[in-house]
Amino acid sequence: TTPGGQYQPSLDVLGKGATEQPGTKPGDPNLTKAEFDKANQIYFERCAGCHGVLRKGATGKPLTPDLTKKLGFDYLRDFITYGSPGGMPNWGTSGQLEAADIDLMARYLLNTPAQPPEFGMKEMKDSWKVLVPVAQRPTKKMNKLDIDNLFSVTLRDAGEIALIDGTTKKIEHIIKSGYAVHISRMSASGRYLYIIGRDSKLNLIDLWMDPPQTVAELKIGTEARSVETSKFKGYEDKYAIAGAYWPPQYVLMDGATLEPIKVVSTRGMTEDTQEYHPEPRVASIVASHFKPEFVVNVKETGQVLLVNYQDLKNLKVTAIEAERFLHDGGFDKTGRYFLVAANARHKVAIVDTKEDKLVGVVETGGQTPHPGRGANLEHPKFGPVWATSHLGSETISFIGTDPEKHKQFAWKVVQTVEGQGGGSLFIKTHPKSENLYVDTPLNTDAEISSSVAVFKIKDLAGEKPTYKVLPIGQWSGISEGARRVVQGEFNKDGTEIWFSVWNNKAQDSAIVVVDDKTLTLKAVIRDRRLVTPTGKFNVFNTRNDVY
Ligand code: DHE
Repeated sequence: TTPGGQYQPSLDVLGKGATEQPGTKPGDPNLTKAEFDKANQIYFERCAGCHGVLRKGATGKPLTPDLTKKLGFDYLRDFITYGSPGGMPNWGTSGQLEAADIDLMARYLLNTPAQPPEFGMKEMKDSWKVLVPVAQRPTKKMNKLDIDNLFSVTLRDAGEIALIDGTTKKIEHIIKSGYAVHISRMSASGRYLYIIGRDSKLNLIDLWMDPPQTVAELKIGTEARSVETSKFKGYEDKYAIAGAYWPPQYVLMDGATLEPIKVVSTRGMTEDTQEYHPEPRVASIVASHFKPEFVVNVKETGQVLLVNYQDLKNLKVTAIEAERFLHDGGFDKTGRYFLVAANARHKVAIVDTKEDKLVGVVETGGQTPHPGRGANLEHPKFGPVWATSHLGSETISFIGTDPEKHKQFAWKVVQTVEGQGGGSLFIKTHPKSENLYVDTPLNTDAEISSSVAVFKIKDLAGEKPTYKVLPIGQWSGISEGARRVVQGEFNKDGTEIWFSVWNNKAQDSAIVVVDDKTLTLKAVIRDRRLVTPTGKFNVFNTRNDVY
């Protein structure tokens, strides 16, 4: 064995290197090398995102051995199997993990976590590939694709994305990516598509080429979730930024080649108790429309960093003390205010990207807000609002976003309504839609996790607004599996909304398209190649922050 804390990764996502028996302390259950490797892989693929590499917790509870030993093996095994209404997935009863794997994970968690290696500029440069140099790329669009209404769809467990035409619903191209691409983002011009895998592999795809293809690749760490591109006037398509979970850092790159220019660590003090945190992960990143800045949300320290990209040598970063466990978020409809979930204490933090300061931190009235990018709508009573659903409760909260014409409602929770249940990840509407859609893919009830709730926006004026349930899982025609219905995304015109029906890798999955006016089934996209679809990003809506 190696001393406690020493860690030799075996996974690709953790870099090269031979595997050794992990460090164990007296009393830890023994895992063989093969068992440790397997548990480690499962932990990185399924658990680390919520609980952290060092298992210090954030969206998920801390799982350091001082705590797991008190909980004990049986408790851990049952919790992993059945999940919880607080947002822990039911890995066993959903069929995503076998009983033997869950037994293994419970034992793994009783062992001491170990620290993976760092990943700096040298490792990045070693991984960097420009497959098609800028000079060899076309100077105009060479294909017949309707790029603005194209959807970039994550095929999570296949390590691919699909480019699907928004009108014909035809899968135009499948492109190899890193493992479990988390999000797709568009350059300001709409030409370049950036996708980032959970394994930190970034692909730059040129949508003008025939066929569209990856023109550059870079690995920015060993675990990541976010990428964005510069959108301020004069800087369109110039820079890209990606944020890592491990090591905790962000990297600024050349937008056209992904050449890494600057790596910045996010390790530092928490905004509240001013204590050092060794793993402050980079959660969501958005590009300001008001300044040459990226808004970088650091989860564990609760700092919103406004990173100015005007002069990368003399980097100016405004660090805003917001609230801890920053996660996902989006702009209000004017694009000036950024609202981000802070799930340590069920709050949303609001930042003014024009004045570069904190506007406020509000309690949402629900448990663990999880908005995705949120939903902007004209509330019949309160004017412009931004909405979030919750991971840990059925609450949907509306926050006033108009400090000029609706000052009395601005930055306050003006209403909360009840949806189908907890386990919600994403909420969605469109400026042209009269509906608000709320998914519940992590609810432990199969009927709830395979359907979505739809509220009529005008009904929000009533005392207790009700919703209609769309049985998307059933509409898909698939009868096997958990059929988790996840992440609605509108087409360019705002006339239809697409949902993923997300099953295991070995099972059938689908995309179900709903007509927004009639709330009826419009199309089902089923194809052998559509393996574990999750996030879907319409080029026009993503590029223009329409949500
Ligand atoms: Fe996500 C957005 C992190 C689990 C699909 N997810 C985000 C963002 C972050 C994040 C930081 C915001 C990125 C941005 O806007 O810049 N997600 C995490 C996690 O840490 C977490 C909780 C656990 C993990 O291990 O990854 C997690 N996410 C999931 C899933 O299980 C989902 C459903 C499928 C998957 O890929 O693993 C999933 N996350 C998504 C999607 C978005 C997202 C589709 C973008 C939504 C949008 O509309 O913008």
